[in-house]
Amino acid sequence: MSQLGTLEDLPIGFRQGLTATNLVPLWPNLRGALPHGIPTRRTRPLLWRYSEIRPQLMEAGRLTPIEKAERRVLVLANPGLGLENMQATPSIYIGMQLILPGETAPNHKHSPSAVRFVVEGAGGFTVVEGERCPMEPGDLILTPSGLWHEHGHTGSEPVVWMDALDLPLVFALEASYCTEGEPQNIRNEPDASQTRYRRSGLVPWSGWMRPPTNYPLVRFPWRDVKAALADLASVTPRGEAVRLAYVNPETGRECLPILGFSAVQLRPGESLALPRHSASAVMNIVDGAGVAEIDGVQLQFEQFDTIAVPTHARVRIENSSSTKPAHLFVVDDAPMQRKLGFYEILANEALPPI
Ligand code: 1HN
Repeated sequence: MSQLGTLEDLPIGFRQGLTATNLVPLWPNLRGALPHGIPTRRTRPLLWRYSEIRPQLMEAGRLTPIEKAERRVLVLANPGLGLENMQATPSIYIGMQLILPGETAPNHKHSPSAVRFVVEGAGGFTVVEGERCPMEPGDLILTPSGLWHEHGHTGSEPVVWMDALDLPLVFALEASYCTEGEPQNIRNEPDASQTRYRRSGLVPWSGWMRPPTNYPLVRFPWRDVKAALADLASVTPRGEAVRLAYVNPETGRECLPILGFSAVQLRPGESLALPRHSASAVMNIVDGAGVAEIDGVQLQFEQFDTIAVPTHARVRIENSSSTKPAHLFVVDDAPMQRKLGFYEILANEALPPI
């Protein structure tokens, strides 16, 4: 491994000449751009406590009427990436959104893709391209790139959900923008996850015969995910992950182009090493409590807390209850990395010396 020349090695006049003509020598920056063995990561392993988010979100509800916010959100920003950049990880935006009874969040569509993962409250709904999706705790609702979406609330208590978007990536590509629209006409049909795509392995024949649409299913009810995890847990040896991926029912592949979603059940007392991989991730605790260790950083988690996981991180998660399972919802950017050709599952052994 040879020692590369630095900027200071170069005569000042040469350097000034380069700068004046918008040129930069690669070699002083090469190791920075391509470090040996493992990427340089500014993303911190970090936990946001829901017990700290909730009161501040409720205060935002008192301070800022929905008309002044469009979306009343507190963004979970990773300080390692600069709070103002609104990144939980380099590619993942995470926010906690509050909607109060009777409020509506106006119709729009945008180039980044979004999902909602419901945290608390009853009576919230999202309309996606005319399909009215009820929002119950733990439900995942997709609002993919370019699809109209608006929110409403017919219940009596505050509704909070987690938004996850690929916004940091789309923004970095200078491709992020939004279009506002009139309220949608709601189709008179119950949401498709309860009718057309009721059971895995069965999809409507007419849909199956045509070229696949990108987003046949936009709502994944938690009730079904939880029951499927319970069934899987009963046949999965201890030490092996009880984990399900959310997929497009027509293709069996990821349900959004950039971000991927999965749900994990930690059985009572279980401690699990997740496969180390090149993707970054965010985990939301659906229920239960325990400890996450991320690159040696110990984070005690409780229900509704949210955790940032850097790329290439070693992750161990432990359920501290000896009687109750714990459930986690995971967002990662593996679909994007796979498409771009650099997704890797990495060995969990010691890292090479830096
Ligand atoms: C958005 O459209 C929503 O529709 C929430 O609820 C958060 C953050 C950035 C850009 C668009 C929503 C968002 C967002």
